[in-house]
Amino acid sequence: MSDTPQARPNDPPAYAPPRIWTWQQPNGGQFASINRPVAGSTHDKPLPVGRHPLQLYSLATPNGVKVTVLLEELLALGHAGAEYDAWIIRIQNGDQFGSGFVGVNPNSKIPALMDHSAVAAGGQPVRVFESGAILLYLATKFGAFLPSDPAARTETLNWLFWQMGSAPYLGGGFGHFYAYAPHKIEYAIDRFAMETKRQLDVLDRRLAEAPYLGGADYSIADIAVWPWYGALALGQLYGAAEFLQVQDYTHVQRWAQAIAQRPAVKRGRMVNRAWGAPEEQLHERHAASDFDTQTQDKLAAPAG
Ligand SMILES: N[C@@H](CCC(=O)N[C@@H](CS)C(=O)NCC(=O)O)C(=O)O
Repeated sequence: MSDTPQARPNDPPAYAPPRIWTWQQPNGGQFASINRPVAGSTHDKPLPVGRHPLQLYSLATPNGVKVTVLLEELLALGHAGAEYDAWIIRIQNGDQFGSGFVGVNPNSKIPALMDHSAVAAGGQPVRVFESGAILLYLATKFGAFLPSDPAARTETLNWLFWQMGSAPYLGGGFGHFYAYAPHKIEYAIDRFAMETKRQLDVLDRRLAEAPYLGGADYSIADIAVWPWYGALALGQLYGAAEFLQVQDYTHVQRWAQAIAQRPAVKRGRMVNRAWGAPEEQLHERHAASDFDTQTQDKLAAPAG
């Protein structure tokens, strides 16, 4: 038997990587205009600061939605200190490379949070980046959606960090090659479809034994996982529901549908959203009343 991999009928023309990689732009991919091989800011642009201690700079992608859902859940629980200003960062326009944003997140990715709570007492604002770090920061600050019992807390953190490690295979792997790449590459789609289905099965088996990922209670683990795997199960991600046969993951289906019904989740999904139905787009959020008065359908309606 030969060790040489066999070409498959759908393989693209062979590509031999050069000795040294160089940046050839554009590469034709959906995100070609924002992908760069270097970090740092490209332009000077301070970030706006509103009147609440919590300032969120984000967009309603799955990673952004995690944070707005948690903030809306905290407010629904009565934590008035979770009031926040949410500013839109349009990543397709390169806002994440502005100097102000890079100051909050040197990794140039949404979501990013500044907590100015300590400033009034002479302290420094706190920057928080990486959605998992933001969820943990807010859950700890308000003492909610993260159990205090050590075993339940550990199980919740297991699933929170599972999401951080797993979703790049779903988004950057499966979603990229199935929905966004300029060419359909069978090898890549096969590899990441297999991994995505395995991950759905991991979740399905966990949700067969407990109502929520952390156990008995809804927590930041569910809030982190739902915008990716819940959306996928509900047919809202990459148009891939049939391809991946998501209806077969019955426990994930039950969990995804229950979370989708939560009023705070419905609100959180609207914040910093700049696509889809106008009534579901709240580009910026500065007060709870904005959901009633500032969505795109309301702003576009003629006065009178
Ligand atoms: N691990 C990060 C991932 C954040 C992330 O990938 N954000 C994307 C949008 S979902 C982004 O800002 N992309 C802009 C870019 O890559 O330039 C997190 O969980 O916060």
